[in-house]
Amino acid sequence: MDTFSLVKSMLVDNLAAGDYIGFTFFTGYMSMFAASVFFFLERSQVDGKWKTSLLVSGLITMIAAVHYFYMRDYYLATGESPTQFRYIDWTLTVPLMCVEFYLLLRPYGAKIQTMWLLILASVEMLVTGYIGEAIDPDRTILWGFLSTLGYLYIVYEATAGSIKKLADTSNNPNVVSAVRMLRNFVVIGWAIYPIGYMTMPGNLLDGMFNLDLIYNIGDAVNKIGFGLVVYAVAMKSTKEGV
Ligand SMILES: *C/C=C(C)/C=C/C=C(C)/C=C/C1=C(C)CCCC1(C)C
Repeated sequence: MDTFSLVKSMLVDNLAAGDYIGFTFFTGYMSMFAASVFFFLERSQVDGKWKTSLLVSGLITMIAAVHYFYMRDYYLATGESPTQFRYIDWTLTVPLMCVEFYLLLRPYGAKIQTMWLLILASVEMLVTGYIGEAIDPDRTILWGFLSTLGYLYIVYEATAGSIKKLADTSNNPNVVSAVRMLRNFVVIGWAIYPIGYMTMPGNLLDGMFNLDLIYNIGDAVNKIGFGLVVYAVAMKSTKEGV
C-alpha cells in the first residue's frame, strides 16, 4: 500500500451514506468531546465547592470521547460492535456518575460508604453485562438478569434509599432538584441500555433494533445530560451564593 492510501485508510473515509449507526459513532464522539471542553472551561465560572463536580462531568464526557474515537474506527473497519471498548468506557464512566451523586450530597452528610456501594453495584452490573455480551452469549438472559440487580440497586438508592433521603433533608432546593433530575436519568435514561442488550440474538427483543444505535444514543443523552444537570445546579448556586 502506498503512503497516500495508507494515510487515507487511517483517516476514516468509509462512512457510507445511510450508515446511521456509523453516524451516531461520529456524533457521539464529537458531542462528547465538545461537552468536555465546555465543562472544563466553565469550571472557572462556578464557586469553589462546585469545581470538583464540574471536573468529574468533564472527565466523564472526555473518557467517553476517547473511547468513541476508537469505537468509531473499530466499527467502520469491522462493521461489528466494539464491545470491549464500550465496556471499558462504561466501567470508568458509570462509577464516576455515581461519584457525582456523592459530590452533590457530601455537604449534607453523604457517607463515603454510600458512594462505594453505588460503585460496587455499577461494577457488578457492568461485569455481568459484559460476560453476557462477550463471553457467554448462550446465556445472555441469565447474565442480563444478574446485571439488572445491580442496576435496580442504584435505582433504589436514588429513588428511595439514602441518596433520596439526604437530598430531601438538605433543605437546598437546587440540590433537591438536581438529585431529582439525575435520578430521572438513572431511571429513564439508563433503562435504554437493557433494551439495547435485549436485542442480542436469543434475547427477548432479538434483532428488533440495533444495539450500537441504542447504546450510542443512550451514552450521549446520559453522559452529557448528567454533566449539564450538575453544571446548572453549580451555576444557580453560585449566583445565589448558596
Ligand atoms: C455512560 C454510560 C452509561 C450510563 C451506561 C449505563 C449502562 C447500563 C445502565 C447498563 C445496564 C445493563 C443492564 C441493566 C442489563 C443488561 C446489561 C446492561 C449492562 C446493558
